[in-house]
Amino acid sequence: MLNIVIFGPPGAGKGTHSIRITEKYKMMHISTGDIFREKIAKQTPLGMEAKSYMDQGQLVPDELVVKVLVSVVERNPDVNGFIFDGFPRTINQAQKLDETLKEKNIPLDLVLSLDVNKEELINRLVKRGIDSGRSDDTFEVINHRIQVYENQTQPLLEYYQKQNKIETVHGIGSIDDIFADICKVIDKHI
Ligand code: B4P
Repeated sequence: MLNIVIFGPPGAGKGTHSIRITEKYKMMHISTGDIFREKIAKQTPLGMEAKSYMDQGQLVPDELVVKVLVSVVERNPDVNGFIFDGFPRTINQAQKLDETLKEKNIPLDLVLSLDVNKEELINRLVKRGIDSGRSDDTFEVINHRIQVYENQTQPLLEYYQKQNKIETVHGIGSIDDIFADICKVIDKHI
């Protein structure tokens, strides 16, 4: 069993590569962004609350995100490892994840950090916004999301460096080449 956090700014390729990792290593993919988008599509109260933050490029409050995350982990005790995509995004979320995993005797083996510069992030997300119509992929909101990442999420790099868990992969280039680099890192931990 291998448990991985895939880490990076908005548009770094977390979702893109998580899907491939899940297929190749038969792990369970937990994307907090996808979970909220599903709840928004179903118009649940939690989805509607999350939407009011997401549309502005703000983080959804920790208590909502942690509740959702813990419930998915608890409902899936027999999986062959988790890939946490887009979670944690704050130090508080990281502490809650550590506590939850410790309680269940699940190790967090690796934090895979995708390194992509700001110009490339903006280009990718603007393009996705045009293709998909995702309401948080507009130029203004993207810039705000990147700022929120720098202020609230980037400090997690130091948090996980202290735990000696970070491995960085250069995230620009073809998706196949980046995925090959990711697999080399994961294979070292199996
Ligand atoms: P997410 O759904 O996590 O969205 P994201 O950060 O934009 O990353 P995503 O995984 O979708 O994109 P990817 O990099 O794969 O979060 C959305 C919002 O939900 C947040 O802003 C927040 O409001 C809320 N939220 C989620 N989790 C939360 C949490 N834990 N706490 C609080 N709030 C939370 O890809 C982006 C684009 O790049 C794609 O179009 C892809 O095709 C393209 N791409 C990928 N790799 C490429 C490459 N190598 N070359 C060219 N294009 C590439």
